[in-house]
Amino acid sequence: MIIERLELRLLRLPLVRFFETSFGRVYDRTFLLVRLDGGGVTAWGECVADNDPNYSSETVETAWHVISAFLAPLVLGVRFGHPREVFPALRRVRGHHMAKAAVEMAAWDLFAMQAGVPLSAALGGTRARVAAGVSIGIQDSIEQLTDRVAAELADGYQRVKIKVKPGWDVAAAAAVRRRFGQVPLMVDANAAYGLEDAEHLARFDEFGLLMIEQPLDYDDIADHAALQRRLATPLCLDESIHSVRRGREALDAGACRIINIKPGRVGGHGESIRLHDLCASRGVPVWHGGMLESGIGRAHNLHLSSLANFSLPGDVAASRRYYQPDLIDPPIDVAPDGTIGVPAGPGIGVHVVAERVERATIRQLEMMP
Ligand code: OSB
Ligand code: MG
Repeated sequence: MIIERLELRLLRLPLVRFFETSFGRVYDRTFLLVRLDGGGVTAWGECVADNDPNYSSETVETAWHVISAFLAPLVLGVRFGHPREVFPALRRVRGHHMAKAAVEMAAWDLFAMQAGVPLSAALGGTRARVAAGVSIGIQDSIEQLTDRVAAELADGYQRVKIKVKPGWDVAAAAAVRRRFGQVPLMVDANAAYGLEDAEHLARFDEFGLLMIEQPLDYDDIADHAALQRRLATPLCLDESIHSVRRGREALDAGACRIINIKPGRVGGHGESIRLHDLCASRGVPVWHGGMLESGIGRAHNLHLSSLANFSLPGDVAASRRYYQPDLIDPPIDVAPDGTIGVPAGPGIGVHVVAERVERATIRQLEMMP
């Protein structure tokens, strides 16, 4: 496989509904697309870095700089026997996993397109449909929150995650339990608490949550291990697991019992498979996180979610919760049983609508060997 051309695009799309986390509220999403061409086929990757360095230190502009100045020259015109070779080939660039993942994931799509097989088959996936959950942001009132939960459950989603922060936490979980009983429920704090809040966080134990996601600092392991010893509810790490090595360290330390895998955070599909396999070997379940992706990133996530140890519902929901229209046609949809079909065509298996991409593009760059 030879990457003959790399195209980078900066896009912005309005969100169907605002999304609020402990960082604040957003009404639109700015992201990058990477298009690769080679051997007569076209492939796509989506960079999940955001406009602001809140969830991660990377931004769309750091990713643009790193891809165009450093990563593209390391892949253009290079012959790769397999997309697993791409992440190691980028080793001289430290960090910048979201930038690397966008290129690496596009290379997997290119490989699968050239082989004429679905990306899931190239990745080693074993299921045709994946269990879908939803991530519900902080709302203006508890009533608006429970109304959103009702609407999502009516669409079939198999588990509900609510975003929490100090001042919007125990009462929100209690309200969901009051109205919906024992629905599969979890909370995600996006690092909004400290170990000094351990007693407060232990109040979540009474709700029988599936897990508490990333309550403490974004790069912390040790405090999560201390917190896990004080909680009955399993902890799940998201932000802290920025590499396979960090995943191993977290499991060794007892910092979590579940891991959220986002390929953008760990450097792409190859590293995600390694993390998935590590967790499987330790009997630790994983689930696929979401980053408000367009249909392109969403399709990648579905293919990766088809691997066996993604045994918990992921933040992989229908296109219409995010963008209308999505960049792909037809959009990704959820079935009444709360599952989403993994696209069956070659590569990511979705049709990218060129004029929608064009309309949303703010800036673009074409690079050749
Ligand atoms: O922490 O999982 C997170 C969105 C952006 C950044 C971080 C997170 C999220 C979500 C949304 O929870 C998941 C989704 O629906 O895509
Ligand atoms: Mg999270």
